Amino acid sequence: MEIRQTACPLDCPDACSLDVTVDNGQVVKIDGNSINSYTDGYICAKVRKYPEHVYGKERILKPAIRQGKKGEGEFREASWEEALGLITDRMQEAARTFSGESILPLFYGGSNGYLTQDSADTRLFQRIGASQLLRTVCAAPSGAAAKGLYGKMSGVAFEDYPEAKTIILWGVNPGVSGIHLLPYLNEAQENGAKLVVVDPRAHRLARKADYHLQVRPGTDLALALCMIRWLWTNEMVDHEFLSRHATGADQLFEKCEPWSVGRTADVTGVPEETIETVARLYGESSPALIRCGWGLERNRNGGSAVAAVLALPAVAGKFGVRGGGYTMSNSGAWALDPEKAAGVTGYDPTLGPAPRSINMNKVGQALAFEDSPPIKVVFVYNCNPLAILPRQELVYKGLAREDLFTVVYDQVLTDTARFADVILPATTFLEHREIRRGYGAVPLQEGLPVIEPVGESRPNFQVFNELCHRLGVNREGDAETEEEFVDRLLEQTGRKEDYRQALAKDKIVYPECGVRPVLFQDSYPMTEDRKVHLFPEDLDQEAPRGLYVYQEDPGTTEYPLALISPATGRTISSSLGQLYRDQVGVAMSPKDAGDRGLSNGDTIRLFNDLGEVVTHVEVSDEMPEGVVFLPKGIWCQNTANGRTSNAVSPDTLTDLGAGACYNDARVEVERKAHGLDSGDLGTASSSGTHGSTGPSS
Ligand SMILES: Nc1nc2c(c(=O)[nH]1)N[C@H]1C(S)=C(S)[C@@H](COP(=O)(O)OP(=O)(O)OC[C@H]3O[C@@H](n4cnc5c(=O)[nH]c(N)nc54)[C@H](O)[C@@H]3O)O[C@H]1N2
Ligand SMILES: Nc1nc2c(c(=O)[nH]1)N[C@H]1C(S)=C(S)[C@@H](COP(=O)(O)OP(=O)(O)OC[C@H]3O[C@@H](n4cnc5c(=O)[nH]c(N)nc54)[C@H](O)[C@@H]3O)O[C@H]1N2
Ligand code: SF4
Ligand SMILES: [Mo]
Repeated sequence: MEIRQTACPLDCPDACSLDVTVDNGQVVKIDGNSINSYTDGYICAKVRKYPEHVYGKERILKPAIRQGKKGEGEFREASWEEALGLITDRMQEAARTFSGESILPLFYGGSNGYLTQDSADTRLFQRIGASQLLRTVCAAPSGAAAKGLYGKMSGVAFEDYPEAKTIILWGVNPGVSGIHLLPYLNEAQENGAKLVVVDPRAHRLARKADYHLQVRPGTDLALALCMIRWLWTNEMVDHEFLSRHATGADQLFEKCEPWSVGRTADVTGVPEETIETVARLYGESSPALIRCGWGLERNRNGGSAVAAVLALPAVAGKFGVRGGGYTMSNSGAWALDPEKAAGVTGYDPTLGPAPRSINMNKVGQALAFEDSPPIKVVFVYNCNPLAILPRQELVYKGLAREDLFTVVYDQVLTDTARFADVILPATTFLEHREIRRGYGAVPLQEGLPVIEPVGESRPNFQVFNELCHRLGVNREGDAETEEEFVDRLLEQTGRKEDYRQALAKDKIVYPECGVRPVLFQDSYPMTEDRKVHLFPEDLDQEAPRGLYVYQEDPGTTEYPLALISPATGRTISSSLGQLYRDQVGVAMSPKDAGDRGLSNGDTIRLFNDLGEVVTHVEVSDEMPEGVVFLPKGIWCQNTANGRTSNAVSPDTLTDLGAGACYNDARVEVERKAHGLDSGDLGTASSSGTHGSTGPSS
């Protein structure tokens, strides 16, 4: 038995440092260590279960080629030579007949490391002139807002949370989505800090909070503008800070004008007294902190909502003290940007913009209603589009096209992989080298393989590099090995040698801005004038009705219920979903269930004009009236008709960043009278059991 050290590259803010116990070449246990002090020796249950992902029966061990009809999941084994040969032929044919644009790379956050995304893959797809994927399903609106206001300044370190007197968790549920914050929140509460949660659901942390603002989904913009207006009318605005460090305050205040406490209470559903109490509490506390998450961005108002929330600490003068300000994504701590760095990925700025860009939210449309030129080859990696993209029916339809050549390169047989023409087996982070930064915890960590590749699996870097050679687009001077790639990546920091040595010794390095910056003292906005821009003109131009202008709820009398689909502790996005075969229910308030004559466990159909999900209902006190919940990341096997919340989520776009509006799904729920009709079953079959593990907070 031996313990080997690595870092978790999954799409999670925490970026844990890990101890992997290896016995006879097999991983037997994964746990946290304290190399990254934020990990503090423990990790989530998901990654403790990760050996079941590595060795489970869904693990893809060899390349495979489709046998039967699309989606039936019948494959024969193939050699890498045959599989890559076929992919090369089909890509060349598509490029010849329809141009490179007919090829679409489809990828997202399966692996957050520098080696497994935006490396040799970027080089390949850019050079063959493929359509460019706009990766907008997550963080596009919040990223646009944070960049516009603060130039993506890195926020308050989680380690400084115990300093705060008031902490607002805004649209974030660290109880599942970033668990290492919990001890710091506990410590802050023990020190007497007040905890405020802004979230439609009464999840565990919301129940522990001093104030729970149970907003109607999509109304945070109104709440934040109202709080700013209240601070202003009650003379709690820090004019000195604003004149020294901000622009655009007057335009922001103008946009707050319509948001009286009364109107805001009507729109958000939060009582007037609670809004005022929390505005006063925030205004009077120092240090005061906002942890802004991603739950508030996934709707039509998402970009403006995040911008207004991030404006609060500037307006109220909360910066300049330890534990004061906000935290959102800390990825800005590393200015490494391989996407833009010619010579690292091989990305070539002189080639100009891609011939065609496709918004990831619209991939269903692009695949199903043949764009011009049509997409003929889709190459899926680091992503499970059938589970995670909106307009799931269109994604199904598109992937079922017989004339579409689909490559799925993954570790396990996902819902999407069943629709592949060629399946390629990917290594997991335990089997390949990786270098990653967190977007919560700030250090950069390197992980070397701790076991040999399972089966014939191969790492992304190697496969995309080989495809560059096969397609004849490799060039003199490309980083051909992982070693060379890491070298060039570190060169960009200007401190390559220091970092090399530190990584070799400790497997971890820290950014120049430091680990625990005091904002507006140790670190300033990364905007050109180093000020916060409270009303960036470009964002105002971009938003359909202008920045900070509220768009009404999309609910109708036919579809009044807001369906939200946030993260749960079972999966990370849809990763590890194969490990749970139980049926997952829709959580609903007792009032909404009663109004529809439903009791716990009843089979229901949840539907709108885009599609329907058949499963059971879970009557839950956590849910407010008018809101239902089906978790993000579930697989087709988790419902009775092989559909998930994405069957009813629209592909409309957020006001900023052209992001996903998952939580703008508006639906109705009714009893499913006679079980399943014969036409109900999708490609997956139901386990039929009413699991005990429904949506958990
Ligand atoms: N266990 C686990 N951890 C994860 C992930 C996972 O899938 N599982 N995913 C990772 C990824 S990719 C991401 S992006 C992050 C996301 O992590 P979070 O930032 O926590 O985002 P969500 O899970 O989408 O939603 C957070 C909360 O927002 C609430 N919410 C929904 N709509 C609204 C709204 O309109 N306003 C407000 N104020 N709240 C709303 C939800 O009820 C939920 O409790 O987590 C990462 N960590
Ligand atoms: N309804 C609804 N849908 C959502 C959301 C929501 O809130 N509601 N949230 C959205 C969010 S926040 C996000 S970030 C996206 C996430 O969407 P995705 O990034 O697509 O996440 P996963 O579904 O987990 O897909 C990751 C896949 O990559 C594979 N993978 C991991 N590592 C590697 C590797 O090294 N090589 C290769 N080739 N494959 C690898 C994994 O096995 C897994 O199947 O989902 C979005 N979808
Ligand atoms: S998923 Fe997050 S909490 Fe779990 S081990 Fe990875 S970084 Fe840590
Ligand atoms: Mo995400």
